[in-house]
Formats: sequence, C-alpha cells, structure tokens
Amino acid sequence: MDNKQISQVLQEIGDILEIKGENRFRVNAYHNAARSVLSYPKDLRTIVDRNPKDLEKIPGIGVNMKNLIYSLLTDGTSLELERIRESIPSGLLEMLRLRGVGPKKVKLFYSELRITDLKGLKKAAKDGMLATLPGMGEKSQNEVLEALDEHSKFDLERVMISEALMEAEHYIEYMKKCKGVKKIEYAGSLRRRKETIGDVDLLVAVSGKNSKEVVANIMDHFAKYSEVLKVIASGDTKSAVILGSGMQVDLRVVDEDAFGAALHYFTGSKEHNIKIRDLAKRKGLKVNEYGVFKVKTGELITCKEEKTVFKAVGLPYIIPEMRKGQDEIEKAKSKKLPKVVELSDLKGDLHLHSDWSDGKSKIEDIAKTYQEAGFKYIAMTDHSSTVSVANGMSSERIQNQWKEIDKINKKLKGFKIFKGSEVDIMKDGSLDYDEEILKQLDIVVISAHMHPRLSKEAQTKRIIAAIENPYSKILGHPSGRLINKRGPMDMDMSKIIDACKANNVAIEINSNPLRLDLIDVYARMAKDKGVKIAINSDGHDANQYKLLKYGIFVARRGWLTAKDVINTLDAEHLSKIWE
Ligand code: DGT
Ligand code: CA
Ligand code: CA
Ligand code: ZN
Repeated sequence: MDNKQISQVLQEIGDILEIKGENRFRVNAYHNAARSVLSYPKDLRTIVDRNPKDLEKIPGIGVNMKNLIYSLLTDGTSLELERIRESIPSGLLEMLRLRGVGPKKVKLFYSELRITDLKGLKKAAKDGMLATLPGMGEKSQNEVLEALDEHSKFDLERVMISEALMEAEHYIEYMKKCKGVKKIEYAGSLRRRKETIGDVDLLVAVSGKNSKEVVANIMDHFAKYSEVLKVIASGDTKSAVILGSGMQVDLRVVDEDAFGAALHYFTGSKEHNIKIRDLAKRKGLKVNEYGVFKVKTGELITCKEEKTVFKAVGLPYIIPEMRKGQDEIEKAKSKKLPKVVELSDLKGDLHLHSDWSDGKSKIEDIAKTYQEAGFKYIAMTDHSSTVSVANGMSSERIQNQWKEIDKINKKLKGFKIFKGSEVDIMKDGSLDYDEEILKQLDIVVISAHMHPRLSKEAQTKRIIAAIENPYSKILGHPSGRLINKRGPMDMDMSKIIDACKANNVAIEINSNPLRLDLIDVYARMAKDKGVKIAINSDGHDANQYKLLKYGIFVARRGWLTAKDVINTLDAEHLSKIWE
C-alpha cells in the first residue's frame, strides 16, 4: 500500500466510527491521521523498512495507529480494519460513495429508517420517507435520487489507470527479485492504457530449459507478495491473486521463446485479437498465445518478439494503445497509421494552479520544477473570481499576480511563464472576467465548474457561447466528469468540437487520472475535424507535471501526433496560433 491507500483506510475507519455514533474525538483522530498521511512527503513503506517506530513521528499517529499502519504495510490488511468493517452492514459503506452523502447522513438513514443498502435507500427516497427525516426535505431527497442514478452508471469494479499502474510497477519490481524470471511485463488493458483497469495481467518469461521447480518457485514468490490478500488460483502456468486494495492480478508464465506471441495475445484487446486471427486465417496462418503457425504443416513461424507477430501477418507494428479492434488493422495495411505523440514531445503545460488560488506551490517553485524536468514554459492559470471555494482571484489580485510573474520571468533563462487564467464559464455562457482582464491574458482556459445539470440543449448552447468569446483559447476539461465519482455533463460533443474549430479554440486533454477528459474517442474526432489539442496537467502542486503521461496515454489512444498538440510548440510559435 502507498500513502494514499493508507490514508483511504484511515478515512474509512473514521467514517465507520462516525456512522456508529462513536466518540467524536476518536472519529477525528482517524480523519486527522488520514489527512496527515496523505500530505506526508515520504513513502511510509521506506520508514517501516528502516524503523517502524518512526511512524509515531508523523503528526497525528500514535501507538495504535502505528500498529494498524504497520499491519497494512506488511500484510495488506489488519485485524482491526476487518473487525471494524464487519461491525456495520457493508451496504452502508457503499452509501458513502454517493455524491453528497457523508457519514452523518448514512447514520441518519440507518438509525431512523434502518436502511442498510442502496436498494433500501432508493425505495425510501421513492416512497418520500427520506424527506421526512430531520434536516432533510424534498430537495435533499431528490439529490439522493440523482446521486443514486449517477452511481448506478459507474463500474466500480474498475480502478483508475494511475492506481493500477503503480500497483503493477511495484509488483514487477518485487517479481524481478525471483530466480528464473527472465522477463516480466504487464499486458492487458493496462498496456493498452485504458483509462480504467479491470485487472492487471502480468506475463513472465522463463528459459525453456527451466525445470518445473523453477516455475513452481515463481508461482510461490508471486503468492507471497506482501500486498496479497487472497490467492484465488494457483496452477502450473497461471495464478491469480487479490490485493489489499481489492485489485486482481493475473500471472502467466511462458517460455521465453513464446514471449512475443503471449505478450501480443494477452495485451488484447479481444476484438483486436479476433481481427488479427481472421487476417492470419486468410493467409493460411494460425495465431495464438504460443506463436504464428502455418496451418497446413503446423510449422512455427515466429513467436519470440511481439513485432514479428505483426510481420508474419503482413502488418507494420501497431502500438498497444491503438489495439481496439476498430480500424487500426485496415489503416496499418495501407500504411496509414500516424506516428503518435510522446511525452518527450511536450514543451510546456498550459493549465496549472499555484498558491494564489487552490494550488499548493509557489509560482517560482513550479517554474523551477518544470524547468528542471526539461520543460520550456508554463501558463499560470489560477481560478477566476467566482470560484470562491477554490480561492478564485478578483480582477485586482490577478493584476498583482502578473507583477509577480513579470519579476520571476526576468530571473528565468530559457523558460517562460505565460499569464493565464482558468476562467469559469457562467450559466449564460459568459466568462468570469471583464474584457479589460481577458485581453491582457496570454492563455485563457475556459472551464465549466458550476451548473453541470442543465439540459443537453442548454448545456451545449452555454459551452458554445463561451467558445465563441473572442478571448477564449482552450476549452478545459470539457465534460467535467470524474471517473467513478461524477458523470459527464450532458452535451453534444460533436457540435462543441465544431464550434472549437470555427473559433480557433483548442480543446484540453486533462491529464489528471481522475478526469482524463477529453476522452480518446473525442480526441480522435477533434483531430479529424482539424481542432488542436492541449495536453495539460491541471496541476495543483509543482510535481504534478508527472501527471502529463496520463494525458499522453489518452492522446495516443486518440491517434494524435505531435502536430495535433499545441504544447509541443516552442513558446514563440505557441502565441502565434491565436493571432
Ligand atoms: P480489463 O482487465 O477488463 O481491464 O481488460 P483486459 O483487456 O485486460 O482483459 P482481460 O484481463 O480479461 O484479458 C487480458 C487479455 O487477454 C485481453 O485483452 C485479450 C486476452 N484474452 C482474454 N480472453 C480472451 C479470449 O477469450 N479471446 C481472445 N482472443 N483473447 C482473450
Ligand atoms: Ca486485465
Ligand atoms: Ca485478466
Ligand atoms: Zn478546473
């Protein structure tokens, strides 16, 4: 477990205690510890490896909490956690995942109406019972119904790619220590960079001369990983486990001579594999996880490297991100696959927050961090005035910020800070600053944070009105969705993309793994319609330039080249695209 996951467990325990109506101080102790762990700069694992007692030095962590964290880190779970979880109906925890429903409301529903799960909650809301509870009412009842509706559309079995990638990388690091592991890679949806992952598929290559014992030892090593909660399958070539985080990891062990074929097969997608097999069949070939064979003679053609699988069926290499089983095979046949954008193509980041609004870092520190990481520019885009929850900036404050930016820019060499803003789109589609401010900004990212529930028609009209504002430059996180937390706004994306084209407005791929908005399908649609894309971090901390790789994943799945992405341009050329 990493700090974030430990923090989530502490938060969960606090929530359960609150639902149970336990002493406020005990509840707060867990919630404070959760916050403290989340913002702690060092990985708790490294502390435990050195000296577990040092955990007590973290603010808000006492002896009890230290023991709990120690168990979480070494066993992936703890007795205390399991006991607390079992002390309330499991459906109550699910209710906590509803938008606008916290421990206080769950406690109210449970103690007053004996509601123990989502089904019961829905019934009570439909029967008008929730509205009768103290502090509730018709409006709150409707909000619960809407939250239930939204929740039913999420697939909570799937995790964000950032979480899956981190778990997979740690697991691989651990597996590499095992004797006999010649190669190891992740396959499946993770390798294809899907935005959410069902389970992680690991593939290990062993030398063909290896005995059964070596493979058995690898399977054993796999099952003994400290994060493993439960082994659900263990065989000669296949194993599967569930980790403390709830994620499933499958392992397959193959001969190193068949690694390429297996990697292709287990990378999928299933739809892509089916199309490859059909293509092979027409050439008198058979493709499976062991290799490419001649049907007539059974002769093995190739299987050692993945690229030779494509070669054998007469195709150039197709990157995993494109293997969706759509038109990638036809396009590959006619040599029409684009060379897609890479992380190293990005020269800057055009959506960032500093401590002038709701970010954590100082502008100067952000600039330095980016410059050290090899970038050439950033745009400082703190929130506009209306977003008071995020400490949005008045017209006066933003002008003070410009003075600071000018000062820092003078000091920097080979790096530029653009003056920007993430300007809120108001309900009527107007922007949250006057022309006087807008015209002085280099980068105007327009974003909708409020009014997500307008009708499709009204929402589309509102967003297009904002796009038509002559000062708008980039449409930020267009749909507003948060993966597994908030659905996308109802709007006509095709019309919005057309409006961006007509008004020379770029669209953002927001790299925050919780957003990844624009989605890949619309990224490709935008590209096909000639609309430019910006891949931005929307960082709230200097180090969040590291999130940009997730935006790159989406761009690659959307077939974008470096030319389609505006922040691959130099600073000088960037400003010119809006002239
Ligand atoms: P996920 O785990 O739901 O995010 O998606 P995947 O794509 O990782 O799916 P998974 O884990 O069930 O299987 C991994 C890969 O194995 C899949 O992408 C393609 C391959 N595969 C699995 N089952 C089949 C199958 O029945 N036929 C074919 N052709 N390939 C399969
Ligand atoms: Ca998978
Ligand atoms: Ca799997
Ligand atoms: Zn935003």
